[in-house]
Amino acid sequence: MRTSEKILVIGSSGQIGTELVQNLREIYGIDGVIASDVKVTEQAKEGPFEVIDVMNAQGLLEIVKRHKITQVYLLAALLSATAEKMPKLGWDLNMQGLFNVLDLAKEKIIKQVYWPSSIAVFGPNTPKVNTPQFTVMEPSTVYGISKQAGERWCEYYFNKYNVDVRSLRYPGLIGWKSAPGGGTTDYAVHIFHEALKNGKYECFLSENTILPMMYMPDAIKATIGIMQADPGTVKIRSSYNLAGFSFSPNDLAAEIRKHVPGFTISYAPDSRQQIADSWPQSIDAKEAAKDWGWQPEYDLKSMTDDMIKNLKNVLL
Ligand code: AKB
Repeated sequence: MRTSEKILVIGSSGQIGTELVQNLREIYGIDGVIASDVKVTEQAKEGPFEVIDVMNAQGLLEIVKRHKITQVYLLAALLSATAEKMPKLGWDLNMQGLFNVLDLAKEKIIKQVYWPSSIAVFGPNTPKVNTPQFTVMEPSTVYGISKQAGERWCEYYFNKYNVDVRSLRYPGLIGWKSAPGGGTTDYAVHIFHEALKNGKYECFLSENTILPMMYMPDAIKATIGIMQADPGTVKIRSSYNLAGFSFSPNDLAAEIRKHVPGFTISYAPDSRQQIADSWPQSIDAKEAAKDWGWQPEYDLKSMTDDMIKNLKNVLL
């Protein structure tokens, strides 16, 4: 067990945080990882937990000092669909939260920062297939604009203040331990729940909308992987492209049908369709592979097999 780090995960009760905290605690011990969210959640029963509003720089500072935190994973954010409904809050939370954490590293109060970016940094003018690391971006959502600006600030803090900040552009994330909240890719989790409970699902994206996705164990492996990588290998300090596999709702439904015979899917695209249409279909992650050895393990089939196996135990 590694004991040299004291880690704070902000926004720890969300889709990524729930699994990240469990995995980090296996490495750094229960007391080596402080979970935190804007309100008390069930996670508080599993180990050290603090209520933190990341917009409150002073409150954050006090908790960081009290626990002698060395690394912060900042996961609190409004995702794409929610930020479109509350653009001002989306911008304020996503940017101010980042500044409050980056400033802790600038003042050398903490040593390392993890901040998630997203495929939402890309926009309608970006090449859609095998989207390169460096390309036209021009995001068209509030969430994407905040993530692109955040990437610029991360790189700026690294160059100007030597802040050790690391970041990944997550695709849509799929997991069975926690629910997604407010994203455009959320359908790829909901569909499993509905398939197992009701044998049918109404999808808010159209049947041939292809998006880049990743199974949560791979996302967690990449997140901890980039944070543990030797600093010299982390050449990109804005954010790395990250890739798992790509599929459409139609492809996923066909894969689920192999486990749930008779499963039916219908389509009622809503405002999230426009967001999905502005994003890439697949991502080129060769910089991450080259610099710090990124390799995904799961594809559509192995992800679906594992999701169904585990969700059956939880739901049925
Ligand atoms: C969303 O759909 O907003 C997120 C993302 C791709 O960043 N899952």
